[in-house]
Amino acid sequence: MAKSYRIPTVLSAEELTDKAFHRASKITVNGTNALDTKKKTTLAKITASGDIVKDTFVGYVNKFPRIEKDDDFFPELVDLVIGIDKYKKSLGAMNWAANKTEKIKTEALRNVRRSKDGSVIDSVRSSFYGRLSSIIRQVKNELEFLQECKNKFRALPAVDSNVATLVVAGFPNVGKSKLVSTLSSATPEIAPYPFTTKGIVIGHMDDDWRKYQIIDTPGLLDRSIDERNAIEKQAILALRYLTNVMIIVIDPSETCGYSMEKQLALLDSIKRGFEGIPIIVAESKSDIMTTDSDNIHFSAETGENMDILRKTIVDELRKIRFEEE
Ligand SMILES: Nc1nc2c(ncn2[C@@H]2O[C@H](COP(=O)(O)OP(=O)(O)OP(=O)(O)O)[C@@H](O)[C@H]2O)c(=O)[nH]1
Ligand SMILES: [Mg+2]
Repeated sequence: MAKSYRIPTVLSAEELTDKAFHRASKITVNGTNALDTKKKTTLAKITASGDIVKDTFVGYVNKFPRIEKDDDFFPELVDLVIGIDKYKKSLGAMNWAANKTEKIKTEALRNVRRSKDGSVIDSVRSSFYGRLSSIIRQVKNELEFLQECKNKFRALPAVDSNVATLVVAGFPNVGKSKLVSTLSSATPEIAPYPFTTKGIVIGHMDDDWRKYQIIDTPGLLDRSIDERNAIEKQAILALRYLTNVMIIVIDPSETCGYSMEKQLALLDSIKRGFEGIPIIVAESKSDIMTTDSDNIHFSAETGENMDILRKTIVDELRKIRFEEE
């Protein structure tokens, strides 16, 4: 299954403040006398409001994806989409706010316990509330930024980075989509991908107990990389990080509308951009025309050589190992 990122909705500073105080306002604890009741109630209110705020901050720190420079394909993409420094600083601010909240809560609880005077207890509580809302206010912008990040993260490709992935490249109309749907065990899904309006197409392939992903990228790998603008290059770079094996489809019939010469030039350009990644070159539409090259000649239409092509692909994908295995 495609991975989804279960990032929580981020409350605004106002919402978080309201949540904490609303919860606290409902608490009463009966004591042995009026002072004891006030003391116990105040302790419970401070604990509840402090814990709600602290747990909320801690939850954000834990549930937002951790992005390290040497992680798989994420850093470049995340940096481009949201800005990695600001993201890290915002999570750092959540951490700071969680610790600070815990600290003022402990202090306030201690002061209430020590106190023998009802009005002192009230003033400890109201000054705790003031400090608590001040902490929340101080991270107001970071909370807003993280909520924006959440929305942007949801647009990241729903690609499982722990499943060996085949990426399909080639000019428009050479037969990429047809190949992906023929290889896939179920109808491929379309997932959003930043920078492309068409999204990416994800198919799945089964091999005994293993599963593989097949990705078709409309508009991304169907033109020379050298002709790309900076954003498109970034998108291709990001794609590189999730490509384990690549298949480049060439259409020798040229019914796709591109000459063999142009298609071979694209092949070279992609090979340069994806250095170090195993590349399978296969020629499509063999029912119309074949060449005498050593590439696999297949037809997704008639099924010719599809078994050989599938075996070649699976053999390459089987070699891919992930740290978790
Ligand atoms: N004769 C024949 N036609 C094919 C074969 N594979 C694909 N086609 C046809 O070629 C055309 C393009 O196929 P697609 O699979 O959509 O090509 P594509 O590379 O995904 O094209 P874009 O998504 O535009 O980049 C369609 O009309 C297909 O029916 C094949 O093996 N034989
Ligand atoms: Mg297509």
